[in-house]
Amino acid sequence: MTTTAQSAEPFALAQAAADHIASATGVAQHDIALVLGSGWGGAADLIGETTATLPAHEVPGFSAPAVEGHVGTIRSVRAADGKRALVLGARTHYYEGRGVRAVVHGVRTAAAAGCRVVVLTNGCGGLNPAWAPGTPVLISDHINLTATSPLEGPTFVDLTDLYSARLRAVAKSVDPSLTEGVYVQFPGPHYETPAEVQYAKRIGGDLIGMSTALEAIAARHAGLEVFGISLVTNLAAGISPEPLSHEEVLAAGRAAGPRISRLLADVIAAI
Ligand code: 8IG
Repeated sequence: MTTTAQSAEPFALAQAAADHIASATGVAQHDIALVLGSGWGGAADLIGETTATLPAHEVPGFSAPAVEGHVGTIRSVRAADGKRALVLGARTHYYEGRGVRAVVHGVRTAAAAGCRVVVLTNGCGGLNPAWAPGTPVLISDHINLTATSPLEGPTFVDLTDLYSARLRAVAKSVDPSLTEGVYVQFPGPHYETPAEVQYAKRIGGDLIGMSTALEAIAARHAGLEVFGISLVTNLAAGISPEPLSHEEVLAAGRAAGPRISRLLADVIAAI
């Protein structure tokens, strides 16, 4: 068997995207990137002043979002303390079939744009019945059930403490009521069966979704410090007697908006 080395191509595309962002925003280096998931669309508004908004499809390697509730823009935001945040409202999900390189292009672009930290947000199903829809939960670790990796060839990356303990402590100092959980990434796009939800629980999961884990792996490989936070938008299938609906997901995001907006703003200020 031959092994294939990690291709340079995705990193060249990320550099092209970063160069485009630098010239189109007039910001040579960004400090922190945020990837906005379901329910988090408005959460970046409180971070600071948006100084530039780019349609994602104009930036090399990005495409328009496939999911309602996701905004298809890349924004440059100046926080009160002068930090520059790159807000990626255009996540590509694994289930879109554009390949894993497309899924992690955003975090690789963030690294190429100078970011040291990436904030990965998502909307997800909760396995803990005590977590009502609208509860934010810090991601302490993940289980990747996609059966794939964003890394190619013999690229052995240590994932111990992938989700920064330092940044989780910062978040808890801002909001001591925050809890933590293990995020399980399924490939989607269908939601899980109740049996699969029980499986996720028994292997140590607390949160179930269709994003984040692959991005976190690529982010660590690119040298970024990773902060992950989920918004429980629904109880996972079979945990609650109600069937899942995307409407419920959108409504939970709207209801939690003010709390999670403030949380993000405070975490960024404290980083
Ligand atoms: I929002 O219950 C959201 N995304 N896999 N399961 C999975 N993804 C999700 C869920 C869920 N809720």
